[in-house]
Amino acid sequence: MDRISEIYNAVLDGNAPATKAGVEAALGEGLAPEVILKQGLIAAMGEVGRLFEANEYFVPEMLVSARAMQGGLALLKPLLAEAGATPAGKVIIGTVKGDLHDIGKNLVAMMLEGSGFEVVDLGTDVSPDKFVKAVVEHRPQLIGMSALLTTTMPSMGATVKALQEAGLRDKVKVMIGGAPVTDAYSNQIGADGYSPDASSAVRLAKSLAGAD
Ligand code: B1M
Repeated sequence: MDRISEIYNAVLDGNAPATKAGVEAALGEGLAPEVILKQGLIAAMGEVGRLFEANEYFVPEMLVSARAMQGGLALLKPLLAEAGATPAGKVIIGTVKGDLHDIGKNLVAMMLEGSGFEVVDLGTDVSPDKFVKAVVEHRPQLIGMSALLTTTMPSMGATVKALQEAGLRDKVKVMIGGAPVTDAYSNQIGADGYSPDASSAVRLAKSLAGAD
């Protein structure tokens, strides 16, 4: 088996030590970091997303694959930065104000990173004001908001409004998700899109960022 297939399979298996060892060996053999990223890590995460949608992988499998991918990515990141590789886009992500649920948000962040996005994760309990400040600081193409409580969903609408008031709404696309969130709610608050799970979130992010 060639080195790239070894990395691809290690990510699919959620085998973090084998992913790391595969990436280290590939770098040692002189393979370009961008090739390892695209053909090894990103391709494998694409397959993880497909298996999830086909109900062959579930959240735990997706999480261990995403963690394995992140271990490999950590080795490549400084080299990619040196080589000036361009990411698919920049996303700011966070769980909205008053909400501490972060498992789904972390999974979405990892899948986005695994598909080539640069992700700035603001964590949990993120106020509209903090999202606005992060947009000014990081100039992303996209904001991703997650909410798991019906009581915290309104903070998504408040953030869209705060972006409008700051004159930034046309500078950034807004995507939302989380168990109680719906497409209808996304339309109601003027977001640009909703996705029900982490793999469709990647598709939505790519289409909103014009990276598909
Ligand atoms: Co909480 N909790 N919880 N909880 N908790 C729920 C959400 C709840 C449905 C449980 C219930 O009553 N059946 C309920 C909400 C009811 C409601 O509002 N309708 C609830 C409650 C009430 C609470 C507390 C208020 C309980 C209390 O203290 N009385 C409290 C609130 C704390 C707070 O946030 N301020 C609370 C606390 C907690 C824990 C801290 C104990 C823990 C969170 C730990 C953590 O996240 N670090 C917790 C947990 C684990 C849950 C459940 C059991 C699981 C949530 C989860 O992680 N799911 C949940 C019940 C349930 O869902 N069965 C529950 C797995 C995760 C992978 O899925 O987050 O849906 P999910 O993410 C998916 C998609 O939604 C989507 O992709 C992800 C992956 O496919 N997605 C996005 C998510 N974000 C996205 C963003 C996108 C796109 C897609 O674009 C940006």
